[in-house]
Amino acid sequence: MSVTAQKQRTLKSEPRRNDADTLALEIVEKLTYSLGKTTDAARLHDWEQATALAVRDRIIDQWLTSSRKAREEGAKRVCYLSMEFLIGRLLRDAISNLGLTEPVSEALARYGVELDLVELLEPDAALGNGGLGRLAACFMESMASVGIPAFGYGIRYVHGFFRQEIVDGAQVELPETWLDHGNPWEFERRERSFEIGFGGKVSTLEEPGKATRYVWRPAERVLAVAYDTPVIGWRGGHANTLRLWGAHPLDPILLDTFNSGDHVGALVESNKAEAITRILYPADSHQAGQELRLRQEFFFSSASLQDIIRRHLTTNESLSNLADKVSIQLNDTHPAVSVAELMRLLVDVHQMDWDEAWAVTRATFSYTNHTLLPEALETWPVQLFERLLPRQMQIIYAINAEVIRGARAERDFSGEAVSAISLIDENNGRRVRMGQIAFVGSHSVNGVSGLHTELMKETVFGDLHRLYPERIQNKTNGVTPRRWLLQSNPGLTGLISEAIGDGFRDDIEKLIELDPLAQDAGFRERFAAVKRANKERLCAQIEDRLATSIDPSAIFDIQVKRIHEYKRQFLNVIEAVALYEQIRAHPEIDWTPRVKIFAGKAAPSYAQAKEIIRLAGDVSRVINSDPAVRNLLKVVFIPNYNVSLAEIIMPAADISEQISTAGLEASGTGNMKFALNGALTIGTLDGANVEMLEHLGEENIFIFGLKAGEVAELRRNGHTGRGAIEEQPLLRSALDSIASGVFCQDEPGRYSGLVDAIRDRDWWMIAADFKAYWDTQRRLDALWGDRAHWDAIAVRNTARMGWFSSDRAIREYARDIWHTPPSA
Ligand code: GPK
Repeated sequence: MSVTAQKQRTLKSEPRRNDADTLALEIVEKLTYSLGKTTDAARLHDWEQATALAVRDRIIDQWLTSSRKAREEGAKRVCYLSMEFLIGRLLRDAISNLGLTEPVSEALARYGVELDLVELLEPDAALGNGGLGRLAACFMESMASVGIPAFGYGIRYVHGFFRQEIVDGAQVELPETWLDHGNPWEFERRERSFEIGFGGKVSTLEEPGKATRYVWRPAERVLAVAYDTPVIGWRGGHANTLRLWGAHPLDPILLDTFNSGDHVGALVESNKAEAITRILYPADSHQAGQELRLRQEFFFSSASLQDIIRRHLTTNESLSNLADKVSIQLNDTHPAVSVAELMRLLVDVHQMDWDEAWAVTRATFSYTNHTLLPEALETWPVQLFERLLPRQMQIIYAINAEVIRGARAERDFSGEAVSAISLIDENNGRRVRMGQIAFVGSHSVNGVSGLHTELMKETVFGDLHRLYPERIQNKTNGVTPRRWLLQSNPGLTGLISEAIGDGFRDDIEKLIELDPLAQDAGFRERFAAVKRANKERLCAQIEDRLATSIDPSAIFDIQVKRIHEYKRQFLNVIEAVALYEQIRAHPEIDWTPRVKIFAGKAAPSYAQAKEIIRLAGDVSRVINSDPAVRNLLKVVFIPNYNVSLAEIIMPAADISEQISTAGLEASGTGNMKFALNGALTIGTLDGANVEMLEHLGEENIFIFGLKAGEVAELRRNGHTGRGAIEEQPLLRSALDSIASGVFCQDEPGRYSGLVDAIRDRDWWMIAADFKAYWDTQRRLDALWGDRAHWDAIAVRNTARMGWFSSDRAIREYARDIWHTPPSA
């Protein structure tokens, strides 16, 4: 028997023991032999590393088995290409999915170490901005849980999403350094590296009787090196790989230059290469636009495709059947240059005929769109594209010619319609349109909620949809119930188990069995007690971070997400101001105590978003210190929102704010996490709120405001906020206070611009929606007085949210887009 076969046999026949004794022994072994520490000398940090290493061994066992199985079976693999993976901490995820929470806790307790404290030491892997990146992380976890062989491909940013501090009321961005203490979850694969070129020239080779061949000779080259992280699914049944690329120079130092005395110049090339994967662009739903960003996009696209092709050719004779073996999902347009790069690799490098290559490409790719906001749709100046990626530019022209020819011939497209589908925007100084490239290069294009998908067909992709009417489909987002219920809300999870058994842990849609318990007073009280304990946990965090004490018996009304005008944190702040003024003016009314909690980051260059953060802080200072408010209202802005903070916030909410201007939030995923944990949603008919309404029933969600069609119509008719402001004294007074400096007496004009924008334009329909929003908030106040009713709605929210699992979403992708059968 060969040594490997023998080893594999040992692995199989002697599965690791998972009792506390074994784990204690292994953790101490890691402490001793991997970290060189005794149990006496170990700091909490060492315990964290040792625990991660012991748990990791168990993941690796499954990881190797899963990879071998997928290889042997020649299974079709999904490759999820994403510029962002907002994974957060991994230790708790791993321990929980492997079912090791109890034995690991017990093992550590023997040394006086608390697992909860150990988990807190792990830095968040913040390789994403917001919803799009977090969706990719939930999808990775679900693909492993559902048993779909998959690779996540992305970038190993040395600095992830910035750390936010609030200094004198304003957001300050600080670098985030998650890799400072090493990363026990990743494996560097030096042997998996690929050269990535930029710039240079394209030459042609003519051979009689053969098609012209194109050869790209890049002027610069960098090395993409793989860093692999295993992603383990629920109950440890399957593990996939998250492969992130790091950029390295081909020559670490130019020795000639160094020897000639230019010590700095000798490192220029090396720094330039490493800059590619140094930092995550903090732009969310906004095009970043700089050359370095295009370099990042091409860098990880090309590395991933080269890797996919290499793997395919180890077990297949040619690339003709690529689409039978791999599905490549493009997460937004950030990896859309892949369409041109795959064509180049197939045609120029592997000498496939152009038409066949084009068919293979379209059969392989599919594309998810995440926004209709015009400022977020990626385009690149043709000049820049041509300079950086000359051969890919030629290929894009060739594809474009073909698409336009087809449009003219098949569908009678002319003039305007042709320029609308063209891959080159000729109206704005000639730009390459990445959305169009992703669309024509894919066999499936999906939106992320029903409404968003319909709007895609009518707006951004209206003409392409007419040309390819079968291509657009809907895949409503989901979130992983493991992280967003089981791990983040152990209290509720325990209560649910007592009530309906453990089946929901494997099939989250079984939560529906809770539905009848909404009418059971005893159950409702226990449900409310869990919520109360979660609110106390959040209170402790707020006390700790902000030295602000809040009352856990007040309504916790929470809006956490990126700060963006369309998400309308401003509307929420205005409502707080109006409520404040009413509480002062009418002390005789029995106001319902409320804490409004905000958290979220603004893009560093997004001035209005930063002003909204500042305003929230100013308003909070004045309201929280006004004795006339008698603690009936508090406003809190928690700095540095991230995945770990979200895990504490979601279970503690009574009200979830999902109040975007209708038609602009593609889906939302925070909305799902809140409702799953029993918060009541106040929201517009936007994104996945629409599906939530369908699943929850209209008595269990609080929908208000203009609908998408109405917003579009008002905008067309030149709506401004004046009329609404005049008609609503509460709104008028709140805006006057904000504009006149009541909350910023040191600089009274600070917010006059924000208020003018509502009066003169009201693009985001804040004035237009204010009254409906205010009235709905007061309905919620009244409902809070009828706690049995409130709690019944909360229970029904948890019971009916099972459908919003990312397992369901992934199964739909597998069935309708990838055609990969799930194995678990
Ligand atoms: C959409 F376009 C973008 C973007 O650049 N970043 C981002 O997080 C979000 N998104 C949408 O705004 C959400 O509505 C959606 O739920 C999420 O992507 C995932 O689809």
